[in-house]
Amino acid sequence: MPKLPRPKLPLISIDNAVAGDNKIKLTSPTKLPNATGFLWNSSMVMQVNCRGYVNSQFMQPEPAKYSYAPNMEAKSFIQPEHSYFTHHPGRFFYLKDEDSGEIISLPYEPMRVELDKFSFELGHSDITWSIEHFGLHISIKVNLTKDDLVECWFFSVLNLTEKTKNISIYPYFTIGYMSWMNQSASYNETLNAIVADSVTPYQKVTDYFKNKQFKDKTFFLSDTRPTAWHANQKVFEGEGGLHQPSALQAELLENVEARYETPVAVMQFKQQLLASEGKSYQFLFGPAKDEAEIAIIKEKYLGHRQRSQTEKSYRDYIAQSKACLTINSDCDNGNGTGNNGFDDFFNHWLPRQMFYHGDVNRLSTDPQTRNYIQDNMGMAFIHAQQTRKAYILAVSQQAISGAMPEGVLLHQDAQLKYINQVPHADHGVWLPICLSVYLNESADVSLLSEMIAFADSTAEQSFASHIELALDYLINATDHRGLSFIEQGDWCDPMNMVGYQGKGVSAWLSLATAYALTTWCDLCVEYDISISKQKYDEYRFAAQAINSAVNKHLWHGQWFARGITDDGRVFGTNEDKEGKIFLNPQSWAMLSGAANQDQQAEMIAAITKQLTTPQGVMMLAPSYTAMVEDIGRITQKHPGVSENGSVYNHAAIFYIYALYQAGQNNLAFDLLSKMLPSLENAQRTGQLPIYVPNYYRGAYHQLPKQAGRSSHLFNTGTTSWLYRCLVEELCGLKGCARGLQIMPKLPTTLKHLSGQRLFRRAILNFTIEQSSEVTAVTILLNEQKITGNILTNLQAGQHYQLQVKVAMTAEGTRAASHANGGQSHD
Ligand code: CEZ
Repeated sequence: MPKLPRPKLPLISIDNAVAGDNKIKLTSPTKLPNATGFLWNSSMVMQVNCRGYVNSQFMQPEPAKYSYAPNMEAKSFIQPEHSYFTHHPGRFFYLKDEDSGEIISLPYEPMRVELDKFSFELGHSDITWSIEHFGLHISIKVNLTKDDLVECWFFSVLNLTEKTKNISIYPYFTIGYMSWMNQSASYNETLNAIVADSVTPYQKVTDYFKNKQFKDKTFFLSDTRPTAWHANQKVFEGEGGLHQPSALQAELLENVEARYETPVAVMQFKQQLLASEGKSYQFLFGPAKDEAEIAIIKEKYLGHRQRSQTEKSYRDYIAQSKACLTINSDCDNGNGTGNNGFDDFFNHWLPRQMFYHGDVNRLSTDPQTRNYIQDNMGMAFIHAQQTRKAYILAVSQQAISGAMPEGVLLHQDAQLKYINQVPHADHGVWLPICLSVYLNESADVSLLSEMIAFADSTAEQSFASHIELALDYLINATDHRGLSFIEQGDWCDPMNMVGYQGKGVSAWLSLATAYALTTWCDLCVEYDISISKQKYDEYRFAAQAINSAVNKHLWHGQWFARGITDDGRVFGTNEDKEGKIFLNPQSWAMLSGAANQDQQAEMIAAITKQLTTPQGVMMLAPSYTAMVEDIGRITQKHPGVSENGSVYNHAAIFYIYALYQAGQNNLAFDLLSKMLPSLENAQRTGQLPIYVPNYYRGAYHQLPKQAGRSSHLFNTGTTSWLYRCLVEELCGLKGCARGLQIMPKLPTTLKHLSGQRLFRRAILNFTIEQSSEVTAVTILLNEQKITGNILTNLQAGQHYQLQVKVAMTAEGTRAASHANGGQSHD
């Protein structure tokens, strides 16, 4: 077969062909071999790799597998830098040209044959491959359903030639090593499915009763009767290996079952295709409790009508991720960041990722309290009602002592697991900090007077009192110097040995406590929340006292240290060989007011010199290369990975947010742009621009070769803060008690920005422009000049035209538009 001429397609591109559903396309399975997309619903998530590997799990209610790795998988969370290997779970299609005997596998693995054309396409609610080879056009598509536990696959093949073709298609779906107690698989004629059966391993009698409801079967169901089938992984593979499975040498698969052998789902469809003829197949794959459940799924999702309905309802579900802002910047035109796709990322992909975090809580049943509160801060930009519910749930699990729980239990049987069994000292700071976004978006002060009980007391207290109890608890959890005890960690989970003996303190947590206190006082003033004068004064005083204590004990020359260990050793200073400078204390000293202007300038200079990389700012430097026993497990992580000095985006976005508060608009935008995945940086990060990852490899000076690589982990607290920076800071369209405050913080390079802001159900079409004609923000609302910078009396359902002019942002770091300082002049 002569190869078709290769059209010159860009490696990565954005396809706008379908309005509202831009796709990101990748045209090679080898250039970014780890590139993935992800789909989810309320009960399952799948991460789909461009080569066909899939990492998936569902909730029952704890995370469980239905497509396993070949060995016994220990239950764990989704890991950073997930790695793929030959027998990694996947959904593959072997394709045999029966006329020539040649075999390939699609979309690429396991045979790795170079294909004439390859395109991996990530839509908002589906993932597809469009492939050409053997004179055939093949399209493979997967989507999920809104609520059920099933992957819906669609495979179509079209003969592009003038000749009749004889082919065999063999979907190969990994079931893998299900259980050491019991596993098997066979073809079920009635269901037209391969059904694998297992018993989740357990030993305690009590688990028997719990596990009874488990979905221990995995099914692979087809709309077309197969010519033959295979359910035995080892036999299928034979001596040929996955690269050349022995079972494919025969004309027909031998209908082999698995009996306490590793199951697999393979079907063979022998098909003749006349010139230009096409054929399509529908497959369903997922976990089930029993055959009856599989039959229901079959009924519900198999068939043309069912398929289009499912696609639509799943599309509608994902479309709920629409957030409160759409922008149209000049960044696409190459004059700003040069980030082709800047608008697409902010308008679609980031809200989609934020919705995933807020709506399904990263598919955990006991999200860490700090994650739960921050993820739901993002929800305030999408469905503020959900934020309200989440915050009420979080405080209902607070102890009467004021201590917030390690994790919020979302299910009656849920238990605190993994990291949530370790005591962290920071959970109380997040609520007041994140609550401000909820109030800014909704102005719903009624939340503050909701009466809510406690985990250990039925006595109800107002939401506001819950916050104050959390703050009182934090104020009391301080040492003789007035610094916050760190216990076995703060925001930084693996910093577990600084204070495990009960004495070590955290600079970051002290500053975060000061910031939480100040934020609460500011909210009380702004939203007229009733607080006793005495409490208010006490909180203001406590915040100042903490700031001074941090300055007294932890300011070391040019920046703030990270803490003091149980033995009284100050760390995170120039005296250290590794871990000299940490980002978080600097960012939060800017937020809490601990750092004065001179200190800020020094800190920023030190960060720029020691922490900045082409992919953003690292969390600390130099990365630790050996265990430090009075710091902990963070120092045992690989240098440049996760908290040990990666560009940990959650920490980087705190810094960016702090820079915006300090009016450092140019620097903030520069770092924000570095963080964004883009077409331009995809080859460096190895990731497609559809989510912000939790980190990029750091240790930039120590391990430059790996620096910048994405973790490919889309679970990250970065999302809501990044969106907050976009809405409240860059666009400066921030809610306040009286209405919408206008205070854009454009960088010098971004002269113009337009878009639409949904605010308390009013719709504002806006333009923001830097202009040499003005020295402060000037505003026209429906062509009427507004005095001051707050839009009051916006009506729900009304459309407005908003024209904003801001003074030119100087090349230097401080921005002219900030000079207005957000003051309102009514
Ligand atoms: O998890 C995150 C946590 O979910 O690490 C952040 C923390 O603020 C988030 O709440 C910073 O420590 O070693 C560990 O335990 C790690 O800390 C991970 O669990 C970490 C990973 O990035 C996984 O998402």
